[in-house]
Amino acid sequence: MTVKPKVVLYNPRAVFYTMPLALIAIASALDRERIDVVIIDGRLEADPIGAVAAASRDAVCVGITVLTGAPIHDALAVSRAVKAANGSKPIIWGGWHPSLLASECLDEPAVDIVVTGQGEDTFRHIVDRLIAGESVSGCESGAMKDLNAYPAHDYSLIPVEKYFALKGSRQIDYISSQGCRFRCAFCADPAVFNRGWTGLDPERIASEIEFLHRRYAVQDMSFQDETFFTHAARVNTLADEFLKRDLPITWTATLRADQACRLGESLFEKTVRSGLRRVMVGVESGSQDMLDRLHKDMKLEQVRVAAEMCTRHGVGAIFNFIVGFPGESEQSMQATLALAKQLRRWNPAFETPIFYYRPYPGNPLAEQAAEGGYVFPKGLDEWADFDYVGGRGPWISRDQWKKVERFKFYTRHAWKPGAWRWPLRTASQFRCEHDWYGLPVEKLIVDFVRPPQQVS
Ligand code: B12
Ligand code: SF4
Repeated sequence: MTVKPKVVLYNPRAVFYTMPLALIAIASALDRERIDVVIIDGRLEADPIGAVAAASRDAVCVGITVLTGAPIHDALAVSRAVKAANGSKPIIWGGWHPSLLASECLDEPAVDIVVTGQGEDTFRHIVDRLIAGESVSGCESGAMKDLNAYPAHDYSLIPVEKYFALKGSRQIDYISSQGCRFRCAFCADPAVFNRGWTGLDPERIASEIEFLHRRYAVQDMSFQDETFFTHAARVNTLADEFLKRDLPITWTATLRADQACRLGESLFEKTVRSGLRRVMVGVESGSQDMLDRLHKDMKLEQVRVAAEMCTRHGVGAIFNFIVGFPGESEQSMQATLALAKQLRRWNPAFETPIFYYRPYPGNPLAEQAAEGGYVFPKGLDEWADFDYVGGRGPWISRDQWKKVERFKFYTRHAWKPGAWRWPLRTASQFRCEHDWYGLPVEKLIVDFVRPPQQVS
């Protein structure tokens, strides 16, 4: 019996249990008749380094997907351990951080090859060359290719049941498109995909989802697309396909507020009948001036319309906000807090997380920050220490940060349902109505009883 060449792929530890779709994508595009693939997810392993070291001993190469920030730590530790054990084992990095800072990644001795942008074709060419013992030079990433040209993602490459157990629901993650046509000045996407977009045909999405439902008894789908509602006609056909197949599945996706307006009431209603239960809307700011500066190409009025549509049709929504942009005025920050509060008050099924701006490389706002004296991390070890989840940038004072943290606490509790919560709810509502967040005794008590979770 001939042993097939083996490829090992690694997903670094991260927050949450979203399925490692990037690795499933590049693995599914390999010729699996000829090549074995092992996916190792740091989040599922007690000893990720040991697991990769053991699996990669007889592998052709190790591929790692890398997000900016903490995942770099893990990616570096695994890469360095594999290199220390076998200096000639090719280590290939791909994904968002290498796509933004390729040459810095290549400066790391433990990284041999970096793939930027879409990875399916490039990775397949590299693996084929390595198996043939040929040089990989010339395997450059080409133009963005139509996703319909690739085979369906093979979820049997991962232990799907383990993810369900960790998520606490039979929810599958699915990606139906790549890229984004918009140009938000703070976002990594325009730099990586050059404002290109490609999406799977709706009939194909529906039949893949029907298959996944039958195979894994999936009850809920989380579309991980950057902007799921990009083409109304595609959304329309997809909703029709879901309805035709009568799939007992709910789903969630990202929605821009302007797209909600363009979708219109009746199509939105149809998506809800087809299972849409929650949307995630990047509002970013409650100040129109700031939205314009961010090139968000969206009006605050559209946020109100989107919120009303969700309320009318019983769809939950997460409206994401960011504060602490370079040069952001107190007034602009206040406008953001006011809008977040208004949305919570309108509909307790709305969540309004507020993040602090931290610049990613490769976009206009980050360039402006650098021109203003902001110093970016240098080298992978510094980037690994950059805390994107818990940290704040230098453009927000400690007092402002304290206020925002208290505001987040009180707006969360002021409209939280639950009979036994009434004392905290009443106190929080009083504070929110009067915009008074001083002496936060309730927060101190709750934080003492249930300390805020540390993100590792
Ligand atoms: C799921 C997800 C997560 C998951 C990651 C789960 C995991 N697998 O570990 C979680 C929830 C942990 C997460 C966290 C965050 N995320 Co996130 N996330 C996503 C999301 C929505 C989907 C990723 C995905 O699976 N895509 C589908 C796959 C198929 O596409 P892909 O990843 O681009 O992979 C392709 C190529 O990049 C390439 N490729 C990728 N990896 C590899 C590896 C090799 C070897 C090769 C050859 C090629 C290759 O080939 C693939 C196929 O073409 C993306 C947006 C998006 N739609 O991509 C944001 C995104 C990646 N996240 C982003 C951000 C900002 C964050 C957060 C900072 C958000 C926050 N404020 O909390 C955090 C913190 C990350 C951290 N530093 O810890 C940014 C990118 C930031 C960056 N520079 O890394 C994105 C692009 C969203 C955005 N537009 O802002 N995220
Ligand atoms: S923030 Fe969203 S809409 Fe804006 S460019 Fe990025 S992915 Fe596109």
